[in-house]
Amino acid sequence: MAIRSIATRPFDDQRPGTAGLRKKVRIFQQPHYLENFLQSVFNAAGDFSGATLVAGGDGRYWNREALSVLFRVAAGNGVGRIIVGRHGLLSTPAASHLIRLHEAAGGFLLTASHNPGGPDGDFGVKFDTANGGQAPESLTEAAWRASLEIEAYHVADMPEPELDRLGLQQAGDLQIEVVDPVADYADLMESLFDFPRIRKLLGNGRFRMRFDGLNAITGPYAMEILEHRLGAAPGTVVNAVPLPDFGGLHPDPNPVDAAHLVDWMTGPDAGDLAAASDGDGDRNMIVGRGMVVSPGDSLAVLAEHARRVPGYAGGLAGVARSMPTSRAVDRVAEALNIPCYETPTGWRYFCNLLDAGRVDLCGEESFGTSSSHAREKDGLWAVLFWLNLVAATERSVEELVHDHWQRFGRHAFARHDWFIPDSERAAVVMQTLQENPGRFDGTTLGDVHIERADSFAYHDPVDESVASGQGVRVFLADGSRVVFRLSGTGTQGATLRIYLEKYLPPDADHGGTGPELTAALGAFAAGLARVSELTGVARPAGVI
Ligand code: G16
Repeated sequence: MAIRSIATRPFDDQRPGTAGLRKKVRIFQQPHYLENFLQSVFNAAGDFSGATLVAGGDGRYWNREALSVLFRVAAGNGVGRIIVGRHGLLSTPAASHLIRLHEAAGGFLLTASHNPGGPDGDFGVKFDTANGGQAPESLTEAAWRASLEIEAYHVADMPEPELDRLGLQQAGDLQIEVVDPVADYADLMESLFDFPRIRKLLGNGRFRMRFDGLNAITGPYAMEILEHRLGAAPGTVVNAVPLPDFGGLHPDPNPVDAAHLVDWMTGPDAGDLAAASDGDGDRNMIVGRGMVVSPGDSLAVLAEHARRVPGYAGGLAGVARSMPTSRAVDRVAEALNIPCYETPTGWRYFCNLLDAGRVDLCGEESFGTSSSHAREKDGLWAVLFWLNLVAATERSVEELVHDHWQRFGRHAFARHDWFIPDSERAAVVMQTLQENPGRFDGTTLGDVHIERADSFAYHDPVDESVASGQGVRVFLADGSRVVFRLSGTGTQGATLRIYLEKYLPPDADHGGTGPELTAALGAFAAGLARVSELTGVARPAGVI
């Protein structure tokens, strides 16, 4: 197999964000662009001669073409074997599991996650390491530095692999193993949850659920697990076929982009549980009758009842949440007498804690939850966890949440996303906040009293690395909290995220949605950060 070195020039925009490199499809389609980035990862990650990698994508537009480039560059860098999902498909959690199952050296995931797809949409590349988790910041930064110095990439001349045929095939010196993308993952789920009990719930003729695959990767997984293995009624899984443009749906499971599910669950014909996942299958949204479960509450309820689920019957070593995620789980951890870690946004920050056995359950406000069974967040896993809890406790989704509020109080939560076309202006807002946030300590603005404010820095207790400047936290005297940070997953302009959390004690009135209960806090936060004054943008583009 001939290997050629192709001369190239650096692109200056290949710094990975919160989760890999995400750009418009057309940027990725520029000659040499993807090859440069992949080669930069290989240059930064060390020697892969003879190594096994896992590869796959969420099926979005350009998936196959990008995989073909990946095979050639991987073979050009001496990779010995690639395990790939049939049709080039793999969900992010399933890929994480395959890396661990096969003890692979890592994996490449072709996805822009919850970002829209199609020729005018987004594309992305995530790189996982041998633990099945996303590359740590040290590696993504090294890949970025390598991308600025690259002079050549290496490609193998090889025949195009047949991705629609299961089994082993040889493409030049590269061995390719095409696997069923669903089977191993479904087996893993069956080992964690009480399938017989869930089967009884789903088959009792009364419990009605809907899972929306949003025409993204989770359709085939949900079909196999929910309808085939658990006997859910045919039609429970909707929009189940992965399409290159997601059939025009926005593959982001949140109350705005998946409003049709919320409408069903708040209408006269509401079912018992509705859920959705995102483009690559790592996010989840859980909707009970008349109620969207906020991700922070979901994490807290799962932690509270984890012992009722076979895979967690021995209890949790600890829990972790990303910094902007509501502190509901902190109260549960305290009651369980287990540690609770606060990490920066980005699933990769949980991985050291998971590897070290310090935590078993993690969650993020961005509709991500998962456990030590993988090193990525896992959408269907969360749905199965909820089903298992409903089956084991004989309480509905909304009853479980209300019970939780009555015991621990409610952390009402919402996120205001300010889209700021000029990213430099967005940076000014953050810089202004970050310059000595302690100046807000003890001040009173209107009827809001600020106890203290800081710029969040994370000291990883496992490898002792430090990640600073991860957002500004403002703690209020009534137990509420506001957090400011810039999104790291967008592909144009900048999105300033303002996270709002209002604490209502156990005996308070818990009625209202998160956005309703935090609206006044949102106005206060925008004023504190002088968002409109500094950016010219009048209001948030989205409230979630
Ligand atoms: C990615 C990361 C998550 C993170 C989220 C939010 O999610 O994997 O850990 O919480 O981005 O990112 P941001 O607030 O920076 O936009 P995904 O599902 O897009 O991979």
